[in-house]
Amino acid sequence: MKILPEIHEPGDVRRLSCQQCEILAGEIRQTIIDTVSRQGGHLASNLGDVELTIALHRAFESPKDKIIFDVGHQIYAHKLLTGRLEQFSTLRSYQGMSGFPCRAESEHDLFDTGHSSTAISMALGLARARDLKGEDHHVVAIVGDGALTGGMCYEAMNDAGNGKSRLIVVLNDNEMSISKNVGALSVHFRNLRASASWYGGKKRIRQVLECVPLLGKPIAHVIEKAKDMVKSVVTEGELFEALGFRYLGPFDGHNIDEMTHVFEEAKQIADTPVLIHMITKKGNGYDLAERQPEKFHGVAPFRVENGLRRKQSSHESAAQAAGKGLVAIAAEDQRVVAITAAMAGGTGLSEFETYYPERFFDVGIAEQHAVSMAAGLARDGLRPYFAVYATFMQRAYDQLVHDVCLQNLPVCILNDHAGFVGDDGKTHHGVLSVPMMLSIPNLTILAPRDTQEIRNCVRASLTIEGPCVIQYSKDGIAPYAQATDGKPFEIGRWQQLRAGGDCTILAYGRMTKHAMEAAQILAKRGIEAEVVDCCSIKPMDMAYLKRLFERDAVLITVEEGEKIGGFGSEVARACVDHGAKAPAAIIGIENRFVAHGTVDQLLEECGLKSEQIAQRIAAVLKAE
Ligand SMILES: Cc1ncc(C[n+]2csc(CCOP(=O)(O)OP(=O)(O)O)c2C)c(N)n1
Repeated sequence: MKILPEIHEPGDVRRLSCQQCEILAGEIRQTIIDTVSRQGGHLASNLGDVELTIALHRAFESPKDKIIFDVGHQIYAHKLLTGRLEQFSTLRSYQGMSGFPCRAESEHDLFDTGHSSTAISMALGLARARDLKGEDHHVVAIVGDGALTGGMCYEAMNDAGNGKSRLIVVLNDNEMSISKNVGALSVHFRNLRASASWYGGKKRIRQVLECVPLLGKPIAHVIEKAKDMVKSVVTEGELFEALGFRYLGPFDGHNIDEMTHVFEEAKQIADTPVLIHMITKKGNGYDLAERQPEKFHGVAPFRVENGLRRKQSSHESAAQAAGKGLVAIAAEDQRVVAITAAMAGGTGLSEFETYYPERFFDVGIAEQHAVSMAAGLARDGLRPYFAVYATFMQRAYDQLVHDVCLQNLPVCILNDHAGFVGDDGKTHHGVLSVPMMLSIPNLTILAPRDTQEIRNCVRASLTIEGPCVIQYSKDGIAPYAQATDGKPFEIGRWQQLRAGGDCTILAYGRMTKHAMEAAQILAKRGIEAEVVDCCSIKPMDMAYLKRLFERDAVLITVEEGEKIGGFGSEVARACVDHGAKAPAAIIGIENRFVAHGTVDQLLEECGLKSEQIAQRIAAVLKAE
């Protein structure tokens, strides 16, 4: 009989023997492989922490004890152990289970997360709340070695160590971020891992002692305690010790019994925060993922037997187009340098890294640092390009304002995954970029409609002597339209893609295509809509707008972004400033967080599909 279906809450895990837990780990691993191969998701990270998660739920009593996974992409085993097996088959699908921690799903998920390096801060807050309220539970944060390249972790540890807060941090060290982990700390962790032979010795001593009747176990425990103390004093854990943490480890992150033991010990330490170093293998148990953990970090549906995607995508992604555009200008201009925050592959920079390794910088999961470092590079004459997902760029807002735009430095942000990203959901959609950035002085904002325009924008960005953001959605859109006036792309100029006298649709990025399709639908109903590609969101093409004002055009703005403070609001402001008629409709995302699903489903939910746009426009015109 299978064990996993009998696990309805973590208490059921605590009732299992160690041997049953090993069997349970196998069942969980198989469930994850089967489900992710159908639904897509974060495979390698989730295969790596199965035993660790079981051990956590054996030693701690969630939800009384608080367990927080950093980022949250490695939470599948936790979901399966907290009564969510039945819904697991709906992972990442529309109205199904989230691929990340989700408060609405379970009392065992404390925060909805998806961004890195926040767990220790949150855990410290929970620990302080506990202490102030006189409660007595444990708080545990599980943080990957990749996430530990994010500066917030050290802000939190510095604070926790100083306050001597009772808190447990588990370092899940698999030597990998999405790709190989980078930075001086990754070397430090390697040295710590090398000392793991100590752990093997300790294990052998315990096995021998446990065979001694009656006295064996207590002696083994005492020896271990002594060794732990010696170890934490004399070994390389001193980085954490300096931050006020007691360091324990490293331990085998696939040995459930051993880990449970270690967690039980850590629970006894009340006078100082503890960091427990676990060594795990990313992709553990699925050979292909073990061998290529980067490829299997986040996957689209694939065939288990060979790891190949079920649906091959033939067209170029937006990130690839931007990466290629960058390689092209780097060949001509030595000043061009590229920066990634641990996402070279995802943001299309792999080719740049291969061709220009000396002009390529992977800074780790450190977006804030990336932007300020780019300021330094630009201040001394270089042309830095920071390729980043729009959602993670949110983190570097002040660095963009203060270190880049205030200095008017020519730093270019390649703002990838703008708009809806689909199945990663609410923590990952890039729908706040335009509202977030529109108000920053000196900043040029471009939102190209297709892969050709992305290349054009990258090339044109070299002519801007100030900061610039080029944003594009996750999918690549093949070139599909030309400016009707035949003029090439130019910053500050909008392009008319379709003429029409009944109304004017102003759109940018992916929505330009939807606007074109909506215009075709409207044409069948006898409504002729002009479609304008407003790629240059800032500066807007005031000459074009004024021509529209003069002929009293009925304006409709369409954006795949938050409406408050967005492009439509900005057009409306221009109308007020010029005494022109306000837009008849501002179509965009109402002020809320949108969950996961396919991009199509999410666009539909928000009324942004071509047919819906056409319908809305027809209704607006009727009411005029
Ligand atoms: C602020 C931020 N930047 C980038 C990412 C993208 N990202 C998701 S997981 C990950 C790697 C995390 O590595 P690690 O913490 O070691 O976990 P592992 O997947 O190796 O278990 C990255 C870079 C993110 N989630 N948040």
